[in-house]
Amino acid sequence: MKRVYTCFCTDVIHEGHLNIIKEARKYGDVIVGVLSDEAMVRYNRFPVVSFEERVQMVTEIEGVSDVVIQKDIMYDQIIKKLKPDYVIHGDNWKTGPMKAIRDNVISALKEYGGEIIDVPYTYNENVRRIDARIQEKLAMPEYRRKRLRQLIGMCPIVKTIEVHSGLTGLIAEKTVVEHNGELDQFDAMWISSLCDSTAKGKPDIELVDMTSRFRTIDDVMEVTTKPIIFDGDTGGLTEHFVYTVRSLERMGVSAIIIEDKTGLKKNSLFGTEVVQTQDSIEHFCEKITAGKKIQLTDDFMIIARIESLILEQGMEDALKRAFAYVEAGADGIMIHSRKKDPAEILEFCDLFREKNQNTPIVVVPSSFNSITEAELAQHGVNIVIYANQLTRSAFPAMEQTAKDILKYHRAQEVDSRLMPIKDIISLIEEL
Ligand code: SPV
Ligand code: MG
Repeated sequence: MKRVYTCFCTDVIHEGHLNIIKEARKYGDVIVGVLSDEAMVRYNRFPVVSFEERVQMVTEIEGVSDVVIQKDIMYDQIIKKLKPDYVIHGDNWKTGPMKAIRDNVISALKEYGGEIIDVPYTYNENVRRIDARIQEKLAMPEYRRKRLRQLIGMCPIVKTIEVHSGLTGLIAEKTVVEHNGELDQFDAMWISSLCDSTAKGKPDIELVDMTSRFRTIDDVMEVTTKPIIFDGDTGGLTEHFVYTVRSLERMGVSAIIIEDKTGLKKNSLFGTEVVQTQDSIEHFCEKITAGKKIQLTDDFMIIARIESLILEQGMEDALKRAFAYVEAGADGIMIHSRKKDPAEILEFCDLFREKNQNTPIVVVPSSFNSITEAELAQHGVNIVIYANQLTRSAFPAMEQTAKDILKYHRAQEVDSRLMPIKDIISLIEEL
């Protein structure tokens, strides 16, 4: 009997999957791989049911001979192990980022003469509705809120990109790239105070009020499912901070990061060029503890951001504060630097990890941008935030277009750089 392999990356079995099994049975015994949680995340299918339940679901399908775990979105390892005569899949993987997976299957099968079978992908109203419902579920506060903690447990490093509108939210949600045979995408979103303020033409000094910041979160949430980390600046007065925590938690935000500064906050990337005052350890700890006391779920995270390196207070001060903030209840530590060289950040991470192996570490490599995600992960970093790059890429592009239209007194010269009209009008899907 020949052996046919297929892999499911789904929380729900629908007629499309059953059709694949039906087709597969024509060729031999059917072995189904269930994609692990870690691999599902890489595939933009965050699991809403547990791995065990997904295995159970597949085991119960009539005609399935065996169920195995597939730990990677690429099939080469599992194909090497199982040596199936055929691999069967919907033909939707012939184009787009999924083509990289199909290419990987083809080269693995080539080793021993296995064959690929592409069956027409089932795409009807019923299947579309099931897919849409899963996406909508992921957008709900109770699913979205806990997703950051889940990701920290699943990913070597949680890749986070700045968003400040529905449109940038869509970029964070949907951008998938294939590079060197790997698929990748962002895991989470950062609502930066700098970029949220800049988008409104305002300075980053806690001038844009919470109501407006929440409006930005709402715009992003309307069109995305990925978890949100909110830049809470100093957190304001402790008496106000507790209300902020409650509101964010209710909305389904996963974490707030507050920095240990007091008085008029300026952006950290100014460093010591402007007057900035660091809060006392005692006072900042009180704020953290008050926030932790008020939250209602175990999912929401309060992450304490240490400004000691920015304000040139030294490594010892940074570490002392980190341990104190964890003691006060912080669920994570963000360490910031504006040096080009990542050395002080790595030193902090190594020294912190000597004493604390579990508390998540967050970094924002805007200045020390040569460091890779893998290197950061090796030093114990759990979350990397690309805090302002979308804003910084959009602004010069828009400014150049404005200049060129003024220069040529028409828009023809800029047109080749622009998104085609037909693409922009179909960029946003209608319900
Ligand atoms: C932000 O993005 O607003 C931040 C990070 O707080 S930084 O600008 O580097 O201070
Ligand atoms: Mg900020």
